[in-house]
Amino acid sequence: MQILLLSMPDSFEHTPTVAVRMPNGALASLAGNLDPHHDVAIADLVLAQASVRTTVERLMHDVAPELVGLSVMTFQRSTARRIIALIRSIAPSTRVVVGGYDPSLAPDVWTHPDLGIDAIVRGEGELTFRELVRAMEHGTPLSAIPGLWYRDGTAFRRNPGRPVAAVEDGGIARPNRAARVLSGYTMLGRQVDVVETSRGCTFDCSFCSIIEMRGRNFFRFPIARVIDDIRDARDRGARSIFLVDDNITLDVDRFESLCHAIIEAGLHRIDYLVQGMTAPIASRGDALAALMRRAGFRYVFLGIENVLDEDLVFLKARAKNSRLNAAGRTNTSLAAVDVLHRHGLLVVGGLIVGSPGDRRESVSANLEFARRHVDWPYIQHPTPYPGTPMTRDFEQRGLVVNSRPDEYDGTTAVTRGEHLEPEEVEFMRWKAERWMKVRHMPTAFRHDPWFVMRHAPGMLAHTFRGTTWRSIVGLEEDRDVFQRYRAIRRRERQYLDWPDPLAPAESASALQLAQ
Ligand code: B12
Ligand code: SF4
Repeated sequence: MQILLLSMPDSFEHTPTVAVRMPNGALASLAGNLDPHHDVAIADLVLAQASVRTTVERLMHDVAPELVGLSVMTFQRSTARRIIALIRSIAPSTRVVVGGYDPSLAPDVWTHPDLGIDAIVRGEGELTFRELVRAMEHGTPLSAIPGLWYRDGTAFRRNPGRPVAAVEDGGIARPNRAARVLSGYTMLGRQVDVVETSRGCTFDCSFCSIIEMRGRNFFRFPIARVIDDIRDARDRGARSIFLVDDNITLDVDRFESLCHAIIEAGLHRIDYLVQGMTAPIASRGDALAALMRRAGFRYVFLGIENVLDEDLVFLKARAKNSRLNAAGRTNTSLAAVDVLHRHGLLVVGGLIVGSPGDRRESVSANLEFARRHVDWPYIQHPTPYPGTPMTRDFEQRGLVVNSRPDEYDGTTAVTRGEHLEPEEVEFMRWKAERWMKVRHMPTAFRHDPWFVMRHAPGMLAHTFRGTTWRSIVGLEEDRDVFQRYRAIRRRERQYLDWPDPLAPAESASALQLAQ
């Protein structure tokens, strides 16, 4: 069967495509687990952000897919609907499947008959998708496939969920990167790839989708498999690798074994990025940080979430960010940052500001922490993603003030607090963050001078969207620049001039664009 797999072009404020374009790990994993006689093409549309429509049209022509699969996050809903409508207009009989976090956790929004979706894969996709393709190929019933919702005439059938795969036993084959048909993946000029070493998490932070997606569990891929996977990525040109595990630091002993295995396999000249919790990094101290450095780790995304205890309690993220000692619980953020810095590692600081009880001072304290201690700010606002405990809480308390999922991109404040309006929190974050990003440029320059030299204007232009000469010389207020920046962000979200079948007003304006 000819199969086309697409990830959406919508990108994130803190990973602008001028500098960061990563492959979607899910699609290569799906492709690697299909029966080998299928012809699969993977297109990460973030690589074609400026030409989404023509790229999809070309792929539909070249691949002539009988089945198209789309991977979708919540803020990418509208783009996905437009792409599906475009696909349907080109090839009405092509079957369309959606998967990923949004279809898994908000499946009902994907069953509308006007959308033309044939099936929804919920949760982990490899086995469900393989069985779906087999059933389509042989014309066997879809009713026996766990994890699948599917169209049956005018109704949508809802099969029971599928238990998570125990990846230790080799049931999930390695990703198929050869199926990718677009090029241009980059992390500051170095070709980048993604590798999974484990799946799942046993914590239950209130803002995180992982628990609803897969329950509280943790499965490790065998280290030999991970090393083969890294080698495969390296042999295909990757010089930078993001370990996309949900929480690799749940088992620090194993993480250390992985670092040793990377060094022994001679794969330590790759730049690694990883995300982790502050408590284990602080507790293991110099020994772990030194080992990570030797293994090639460069950026560590720290889930600091918040430096204030009351906010950590709200986010249910206190346990992973503190350690117990005689004086009670101490926040481990600073200790983790310090130990990483001592060993030359760079910190991407994941913080969340704008919880319901936040006052101006609490937001400022977090921004100040980021300014002083992190190398690249990754600051977000609480966002009500489907199925999280935080979303239920916000909804019950009537705190969600923006119900446009396209703006659930993490850096748009969409919930109200008791003391601060969302726009005010967003303004504070935006104003502080731009200068933190500028400060990282010399570090980036020392590592990748040619890239930074060539792309610094583009990077600065992105960071300072909305700034004009008038604002630079002080003839305009920061608030004016902020409003202009927000208007630019709204325009950027229109990734293709094709109407959204579920948004008549939006569709009309998109059609005008097309004419
Ligand atoms: C790594 C990661 C990133 C990386 C992405 C790197 C990359 N290009 O892959 C970075 C750091 C850049 C990133 C950024 C963002 N992320 Co992120 N990210 C993750 C993380 C940690 C792991 C995702 C992953 O790769 N898993 C491994 C793959 C193999 O698994 P998977 O994606 O789940 O795919 C499986 C199934 O979902 C399914 N599936 C997926 N797609 C499809 C498609 C089809 C057709 C089928 C059949 C099945 C299927 O099958 C796959 C295999 O089992 C998750 C989860 C977490 N614990 O936080 C969040 C997560 C996915 N991110 C999220 C968000 C919101 C974002 C951001 C908007 C903001 C942010 N929080 O950072 C940005 C936007 C990114 C963008 N497009 O520009 C949310 C999504 C929530 C939602 N409902 O939409 C998550 C769940 C975190 C959370 N807040 O709970 N992210
Ligand atoms: S520790 Fe990380 S992966 Fe685990 S629940 Fe919290 S945010 Fe999600």
